[in-house]
Order: sequence, then structure tokens, then C-alpha cells
Amino acid sequence: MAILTPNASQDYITAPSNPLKAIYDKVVNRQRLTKQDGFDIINSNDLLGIGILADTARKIVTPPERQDHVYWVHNYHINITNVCEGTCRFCAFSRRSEKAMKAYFWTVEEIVEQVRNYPGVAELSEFHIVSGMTPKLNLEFYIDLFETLQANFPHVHIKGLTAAEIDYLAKLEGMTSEEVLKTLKAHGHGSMPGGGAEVFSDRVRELLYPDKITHWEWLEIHGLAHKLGMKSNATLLAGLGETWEERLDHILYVRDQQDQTGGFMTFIPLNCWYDNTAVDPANALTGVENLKLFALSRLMLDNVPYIKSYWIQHGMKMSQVSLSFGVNDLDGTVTQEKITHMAGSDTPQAITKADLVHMIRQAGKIPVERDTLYNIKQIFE
Ligand code: V47
Repeated sequence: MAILTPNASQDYITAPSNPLKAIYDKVVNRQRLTKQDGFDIINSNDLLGIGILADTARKIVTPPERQDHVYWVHNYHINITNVCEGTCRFCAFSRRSEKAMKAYFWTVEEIVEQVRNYPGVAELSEFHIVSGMTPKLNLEFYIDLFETLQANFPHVHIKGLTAAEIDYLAKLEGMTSEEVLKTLKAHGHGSMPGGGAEVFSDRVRELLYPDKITHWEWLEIHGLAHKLGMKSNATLLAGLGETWEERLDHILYVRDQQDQTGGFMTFIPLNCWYDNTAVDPANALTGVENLKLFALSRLMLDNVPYIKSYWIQHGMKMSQVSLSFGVNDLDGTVTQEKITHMAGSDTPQAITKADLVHMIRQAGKIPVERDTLYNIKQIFE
């Protein structure tokens, strides 16, 4: 029986009998993986081998001094309203009108008050602002909100508005998406979150979100933001009944866009939660499928520096394990998450810095608090 050595993982993956060896050779030689390589990863049952590949790819795209870092940000979610004209069938958060049960709408003053009352306000780095699409949330509202937030909390970066919201605002105001982005940027908009992408598949879109912007429009708006010097993220909402090929294609669309405009910081494979939605829970990914998807994302996206596990959706334990499957970011403290919790997520709504540090250390990595743009704030050696 073979005795395990410190290099056992490398010996194992480079063994000629391992079907993943050809992909490993490409990864260490920095050769771009093809769609067929993607299929080979998906079709392999060698989960540990896939983990070794993804971990190797993570190290290769990471500067040596940051090799073992796992990042998070001290952030605060603001969902201004759940009133939304969207008709996405996976969404448990939205309400059709202000009169609907549990519909809410916060004023700028209420938002500022809430943030002021948050005990961690001095340490905050990021506002994550995503809301329903409704005429009351017009450009004027956002300008007022961003200016007021900046005046009251100048140390906090504003990451906000998905591409779908930018598109909605453009149509509402009779402007182009570029004009909307330029205007918001001039009033404090710092970067864009990765939401609203769902799965870049016309088939799934037709079934579950036919009124949403197409994936071409989503990619175009992110490209516009990148050209204006704004960074952004990209998500994939898995568990909607999409095929593995559709997931792989989605990742490849992101890779192509990144080749052109280069502004994506992080790719985030999300997981659907099903309570109060019209999506069949039978579509949920298993643990092994989630780990494969993290690894596949890391391996195919050789041009995106960070892969995030959003612990709110994956849970703390899966997120910790994902750190051996290419993930190097755990989002953040979050505070007040609504979108996933209204769909039944059983994770907490926030996490403390101490818990994040503990979880990362237990995975043998170095916890690093970052800001939105991945500038290092503190290394917890
Ligand atoms: O766009 C909606 C998804 C997204 C459900 O950029 C659902 O740093 C699960 O984009 N079950 C919002 N997911 C979350 C998001 C995000 C999260 C964390 C970090 C970043 C970032 C972005 O949540 C939506 C949609 O794709 N979503 N409904 C649901 N039932």
C-alpha cells in the first residue's frame, strides 16, 4: 500500500493512470482549458482529483505573497424595497405592489438611521445595495441615496445595482445604460455586484425569467461599467434546472467578456433556495455538484482572480470545504440578508469577524480582511 508523503496530492494527480492528468498539465503550463476540458472535469467522479486541480489553478493565478489568503469584507446589505416589476419565478423576495403583504420601502433617512444604529458601522468597508425595480426608485432617488451615504459614511464603498437595475433605470429615465452608469459614478457609485445574471441560457430564461434582460445585455452593461473604470462581479444562480452544459457555457461567456473588458473581480456560483418560489426543489445541487461547480469555475476562469462562496447560500461548512476547491473569498459579514432568507435559507443573517477568522484558520488558510476592491485591510496571521 502506498505511503502518503507531503507531495502525495501532486504525485497522485500526475500519475499516468489519472484521467485528469492532461488537464493538470495544461493548468501548470498556464494553457487555457477548452469546453471539452470542462466536460471532462464535469464527467469525472474523482472529486479529490478535481479539488487538487482547482487548488493548483488557484495558486497559479494568485501572486506568491497572497497564496494562502482567504478574503472577506466587512459589508452591510441594503435592500431598499422589495416592490418589483420583475416576474422572476425563482424570487421569493419581490412584491408586485406596495400594498402586498410584507411589502416595504425605505426612505433615504430610514436607511441612514439603520446604518447609524449598526454597532459595526465604524469598521464597515462596503454597502451592498440591491433592490426591487419600481418607478419610485428612480435616478434621482439613487443620486440622493449615494450622496447622503457618502456624506454620512465616507469610509464605506458603494457596491450597488445589478445590470438588470441599471437597464431598468435607463428605460425609466429615457437614457442609455452608459449615461446612467456615468451619472451614478459621478455621485458615488463605486462598483457593481454580480447579481441578476441567473443562468445565461435562453431556455432557462424563457421558463423562469422571460422579462429579464438577456445575457447579452447583462454582459454588455458590465462591459460598459468596466470601460468607465468600475469593477464588478459575476454570479451564476445554479439550481434552476439548468444542465451542466448551460453552467459551463455561462462560465465561458464570463471568460469571453473578461478577455474584452477585464473588470470582473470575483465569480460567485450561487445556489437557489426554493421556499415561496415556483422552482422545483428537486433541481437543487448536491454537495458534490457544488464542489465541482466551484472547481470548474476556478479552472475555466483563468482570467478572474477570485472565486467566492457566498456562505449565506452555501452554509458555513460547505463554504469552508470549498476553500480546497478553488474558492478564495467568503464574501463578508453581510448583516440583514433578505433575498435568500425569504426563500428559506437556514443560515444566519450575519456572521462575526471572529467566526470568519476561525473558519478560515481551521481550513489551514490565512484570513484576510479586504475592501471591495481587494485592497488588504488586515491580515490575521
Ligand atoms: O441576483 C434570487 C439570486 C442574487 C434567489 O457581487 C436567489 O459580491 C437563491 O447577486 N435563491 C443576489 N438566490 C445575490 C448576489 C450576490 C450575493 C453576494 C455577493 C455578490 C457580489 C452578489 O440572488 C440575485 C439572484 O441571482 N437570487 N432569488 C433564491 N430564491
